[in-house]
Amino acid sequence: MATSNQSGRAAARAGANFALVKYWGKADARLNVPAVGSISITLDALFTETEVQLEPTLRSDELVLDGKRRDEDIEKISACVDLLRRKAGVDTRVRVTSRNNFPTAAGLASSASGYAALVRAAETAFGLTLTPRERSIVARQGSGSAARSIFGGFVEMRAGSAPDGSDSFAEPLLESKEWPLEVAIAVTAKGEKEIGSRSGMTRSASSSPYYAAWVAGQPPDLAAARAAIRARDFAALAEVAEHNCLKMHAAAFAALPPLVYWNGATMECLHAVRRLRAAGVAVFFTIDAGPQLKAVCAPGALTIVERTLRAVPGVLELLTSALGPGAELR
Ligand code: 2P0
Repeated sequence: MATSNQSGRAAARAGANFALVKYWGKADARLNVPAVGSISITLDALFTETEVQLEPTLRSDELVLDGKRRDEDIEKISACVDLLRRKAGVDTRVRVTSRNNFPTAAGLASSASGYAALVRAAETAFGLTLTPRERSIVARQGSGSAARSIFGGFVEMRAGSAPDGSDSFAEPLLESKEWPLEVAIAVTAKGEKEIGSRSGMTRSASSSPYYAAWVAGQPPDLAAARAAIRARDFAALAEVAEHNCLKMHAAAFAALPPLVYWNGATMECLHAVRRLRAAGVAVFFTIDAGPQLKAVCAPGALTIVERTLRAVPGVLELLTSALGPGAELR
């Protein structure tokens, strides 16, 4: 239901998230329903801040991201905002002003935090009050991973099976303070990646001989990760998360043309993390559709992991983060 928001303006912040059990592939491209469920952690130090202002005089929506007009992104943004306009029963255009405090579109989940912050702010600007589940469903239609950034801590995205996508949403599994893992992110390249997740997924699904096996393997990985998170069993989570990440990349490597998101430093970081764990440090890696390596650390392990990854040749920057909250108004 729409209630009045006199100013027609709202601002929100949402954290990036990384999947430990990955989303890779779509069941329905139009509704952006994923082919597989996923499990992620939401971060507090990498976030998007977004302001939405209703602009009755505008004929189309506008986006300014990190100080630059981004007309190339407006079609996707408008399609997502349309879902909220429809709920509010209005047709007013919006000006969206957004800022990422980390590199955009380089495999650091900027679309996740971006669409989660957009939905949270736009909802309020339109005078709507959605449930967290409704927010997650709207955010999913902007970007699949954004459905997860609505929530903080450990989050599970359910692929769902309803033809209208109404059961395809994320839910919280565990709050950050219940298992305060930390993350070190080795940035090994800056700038936007060559192949976005969306076309990478399509190409994997249509051409990778390993794609069907990837999809079939997801339910047991989700069950194992869910159980490991509930039990706070770091070794079990490390095993399933690394296996799942490598399976996703194996499916991508085997696409035609191949999808190779890694560079040499990504691989060196992977080996460094494996050596640390063999030496007794509670850390595991995950890598998304980009060359950055994320090292997930049990409490107490971050300092040595950070120092080790910083020393890997090709690591340009090292970011660290605790787990954080879901999308919030500011
Ligand atoms: C994930 N990724 O689970 C996986 C792993 C990338 C690799 O979710 O097409 O940008 O907008 O729904 O959300 C990236 O996918 O894709 C992603 P769309 P999105 O984090």
